[in-house]
Amino acid sequence: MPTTTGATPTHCPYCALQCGMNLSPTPDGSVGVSERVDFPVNRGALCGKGATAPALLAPAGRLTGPLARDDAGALVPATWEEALDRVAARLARTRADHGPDAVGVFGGGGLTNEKAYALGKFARVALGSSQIDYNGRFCMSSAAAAGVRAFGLDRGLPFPLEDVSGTGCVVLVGANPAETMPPALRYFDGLRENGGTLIVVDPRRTRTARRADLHLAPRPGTDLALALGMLHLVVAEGRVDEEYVRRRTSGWEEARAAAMAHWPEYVERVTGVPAPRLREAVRLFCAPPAAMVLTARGPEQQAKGTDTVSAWINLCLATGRAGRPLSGYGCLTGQGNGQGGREHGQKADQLPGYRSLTDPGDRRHVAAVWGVDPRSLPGPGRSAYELLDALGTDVRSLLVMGSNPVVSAPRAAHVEERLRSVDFLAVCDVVLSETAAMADVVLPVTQWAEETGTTTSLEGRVLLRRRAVAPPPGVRGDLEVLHGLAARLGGGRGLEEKFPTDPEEVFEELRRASAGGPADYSGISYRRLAEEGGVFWPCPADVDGEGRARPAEGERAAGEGGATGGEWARGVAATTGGPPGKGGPRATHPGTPRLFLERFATDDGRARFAPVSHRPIAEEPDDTYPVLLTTGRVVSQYQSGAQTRRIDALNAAAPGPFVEVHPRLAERLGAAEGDSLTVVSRRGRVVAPARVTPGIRPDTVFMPFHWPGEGRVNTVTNPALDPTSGMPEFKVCAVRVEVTERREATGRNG
Ligand SMILES: Nc1nc2c(c(=O)[nH]1)N[C@H]1C(S)=C(S)[C@@H](COP(=O)(O)OP(=O)(O)OC[C@H]3O[C@@H](n4cnc5c(=O)[nH]c(N)nc54)[C@H](O)[C@@H]3O)O[C@H]1N2
Ligand SMILES: Nc1nc2c(c(=O)[nH]1)N[C@H]1C(S)=C(S)[C@@H](COP(=O)(O)OP(=O)(O)OC[C@H]3O[C@@H](n4cnc5c(=O)[nH]c(N)nc54)[C@H](O)[C@@H]3O)O[C@H]1N2
Ligand code: SF4
Ligand SMILES: [Mo]
Repeated sequence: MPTTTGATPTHCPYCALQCGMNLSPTPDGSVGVSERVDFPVNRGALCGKGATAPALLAPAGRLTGPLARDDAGALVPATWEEALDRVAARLARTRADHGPDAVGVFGGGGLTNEKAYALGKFARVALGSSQIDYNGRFCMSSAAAAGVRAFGLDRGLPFPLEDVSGTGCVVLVGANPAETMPPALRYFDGLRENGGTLIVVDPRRTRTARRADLHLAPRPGTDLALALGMLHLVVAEGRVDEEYVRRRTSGWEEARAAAMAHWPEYVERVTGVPAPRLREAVRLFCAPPAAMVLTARGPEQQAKGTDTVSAWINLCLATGRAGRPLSGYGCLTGQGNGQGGREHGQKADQLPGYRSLTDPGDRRHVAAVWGVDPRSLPGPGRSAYELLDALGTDVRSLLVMGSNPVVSAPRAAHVEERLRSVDFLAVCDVVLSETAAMADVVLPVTQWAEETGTTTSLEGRVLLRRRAVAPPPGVRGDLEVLHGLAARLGGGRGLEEKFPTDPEEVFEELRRASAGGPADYSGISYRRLAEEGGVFWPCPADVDGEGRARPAEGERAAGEGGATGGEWARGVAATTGGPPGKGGPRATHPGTPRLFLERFATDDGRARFAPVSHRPIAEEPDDTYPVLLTTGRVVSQYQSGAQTRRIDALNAAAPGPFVEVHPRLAERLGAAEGDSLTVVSRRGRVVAPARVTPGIRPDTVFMPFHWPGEGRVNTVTNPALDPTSGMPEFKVCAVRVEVTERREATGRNG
């Protein structure tokens, strides 16, 4: 839908904010980006990554044709026929020799809903393998698990971001939107302008923390104790909302008893946050009528991330701050389609519509849409790190689509070694990422502005990303790749018909597969998305005059596994979705910006407390590894850097890795600004220059994870996994820091 100026309204390729932007051709043949003020979330504002995103479309530096390894082991150009033949033949051979579960698939949260859906279906139907997972496991999986545990449903934010400006107090836990989602800062600034308060919990005094009314800087990996300490004080100070707890929750007694063991003095010892600051946080959080807790990767990327998020949810529930206007718990999802990417079946245990691979009714529903026998669907597979760790042993061949685990997986040198040990590796990517460079066959694909598809933003808002430019010749879409592989794997039986290449056709199938499921998209269409600019799920197709969903055909029978999202969603529109349209027997469901206002998505409609207790980090420091390492992001690079490291303006702003060190630790190490430091853990060592700053705890160093090579921080990170979510402990491990070279010696200056 180009505008009168020839600009195409679309969305950013990068993070989950999915900022709206207009793209238009420029006279010099490149693509220009301009403000798209009609999209309410960013109203035209973009961060440096979004503003420079058109540079991704230039052919320079990207893959423009398939590559295949020759007999000498070099990656050389191949035709599409050769490349697809080779991939299909090798995957089929692995399957024949070792069984379907020896073929693995690794997806990404940057893939559109259509691609994520098709990839999950490809693994289960075309390959018959259970071994699929994706990089979202490394992202928000702990928050998702805790959300399901408490609310019966995981939608990162159960309310639009605009609500942040209207509430009374926000506790932002381990989130640094000033670097990771800059246009979202206006909601936090709005909060304070409206008289609300912002509490930031982060071991570093980040750009975000500097905007806060209160900054708590716990020792990394101790958020669980911190949240329980706050809950202890809520109880001790008589601040529990008893009436709400009675009416809307279950499990309070056990959770309360567990929290009461976390005395403020104990919490101070564990976290390093002084008890008076903890009391101050409780006072601010409980003062106004409405408040929110928002978490991001800080508390989530821990081997106890799920319990940690549960503890923050417990705090919200005990104080009556969930499922009420302007109150609630939310997770700031990260990747462009981090939300939709976890709903439509590329996760090891999941079927589309957020259905479960272990539920008989869910299996029947999806199998019917796919036209297969439910018994043919495999069971759940391994979580992302376990899958990578099984390469070369149980899993012999791997297809990667939309991830660069050589840089982004924990204990990355080991992962690299596992990737080297497989019989066959195929990677679909836009650029020759570090992972693609290891592949036997590389398939070059189209990207965001070159193709149409939908994403679901961190708010749960489903969006249409439109094709704005033609792709370079020689590249194909991911959907075409899956179609081509299915044709070959089907051996003339027409398997490719199950893998259409038109994204709208895939979306139409996704709608049916999701109908009646927790993430119900059945009332959403490309036409609606184009007209309305976005629709919040759940959005069931068939609603009565009251805006309540009718049971969809094929929806599982009552009594099978308790309340489905669909049954629950039937009550949604009338209560939270706004006006359901003009009465009559059928109406259009308006979508659901706000969840849980009347009831939670659990069997009994009540939110569930989780009785959690603090436990130590997976690797406590000792004499050999006395310092804590934490990791994260900088504003000008994205993830593994595969995309942003190709863009001059971003490289100029963020040229390489660094180690943030407190002046006291620097003094103890004898290190000065710019000195080359070696950071050593039980898994390896990395080298990067020191950045000395008082804005970090003296017992902790910080490194961003965007670079490969000797500064690749994931060489040292700990793959200890959360038992519920499978999340690795990216945010804390024990290291030793040594001065490699003085700055004068390295010749570095400034
Ligand atoms: N510029 C940029 N923006 C991005 C991305 C990017 O790579 N670059 N990636 C996108 C994606 S996929 C994601 S997931 C989001 C991530 O967005 P964020 O979660 O905001 O990013 P991080 O920097 O990983 O972590 C946030 C903060 O957690 C703090 N932290 C570290 N350890 C702990 C701890 O133990 N407890 C607490 N409370 N805090 C801790 C770090 O100091 C850091 O400031 O960003 C998205 N946006
Ligand atoms: N130490 C440490 N490690 C971390 C984190 C951390 O905080 N600390 N954070 C973790 C988190 S939250 C995340 S989300 C992961 C992300 O880690 P990765 O999964 O490595 O993320 P990206 O770098 O975004 O990789 C996406 C790849 O897909 C390609 N791509 C983009 N669009 C498409 C497409 O449409 N199709 C195909 N086929 N390819 C495409 C890109 O070019 C890129 O190579 O990293 C995790 N790793
Ligand atoms: S904040 Fe995220 S979505 Fe918005 S422009 Fe930056 S990277 Fe793109
Ligand atoms: Mo992420």
